[in-house]
Amino acid sequence: MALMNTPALAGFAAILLTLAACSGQDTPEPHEMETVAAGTVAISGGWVRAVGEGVRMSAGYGTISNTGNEPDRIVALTSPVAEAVELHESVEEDGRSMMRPVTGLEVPAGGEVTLAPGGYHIMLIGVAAPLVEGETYDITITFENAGELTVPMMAMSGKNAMGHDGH
Ligand SMILES: [Cu+2]
Repeated sequence: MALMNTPALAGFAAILLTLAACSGQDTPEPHEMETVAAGTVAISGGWVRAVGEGVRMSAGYGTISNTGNEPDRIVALTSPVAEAVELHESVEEDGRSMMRPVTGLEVPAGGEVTLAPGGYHIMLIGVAAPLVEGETYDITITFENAGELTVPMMAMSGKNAMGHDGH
């Protein structure tokens, strides 16, 4: 029984580590994390995981809100710093952290969707150069109704990406 609980505890510890990494003295200045909006959708607290030389993958996070009267959906993602950008979801299967692509993620009318380590995230694939902590990198999210929203996301460190750095 103790063994079966171990993965869950490890995941919990990893989340705590990530939170600690985001709340220390290296926390980006407030103006870098401000809300970016296009029409009825907005993203707040956007950030990407800082990665060093030779690391080809990273992930982006933030909270997407929809003040409109109709649901909206993410239909495309691009960034000048990555060859491809996808939306993924991290899931626990048999105690292992895995991730799978998500298409058409819906942001409910008057609601929000949170992208965070261990859950939904923006996956940057084929990152050509280091993402330097404290620098910002644009990610463009295209919504079915609201259109394109380019979000400057600050790179921050955080050791355990719950399904990225982990394996
Ligand atoms: Cu992913």
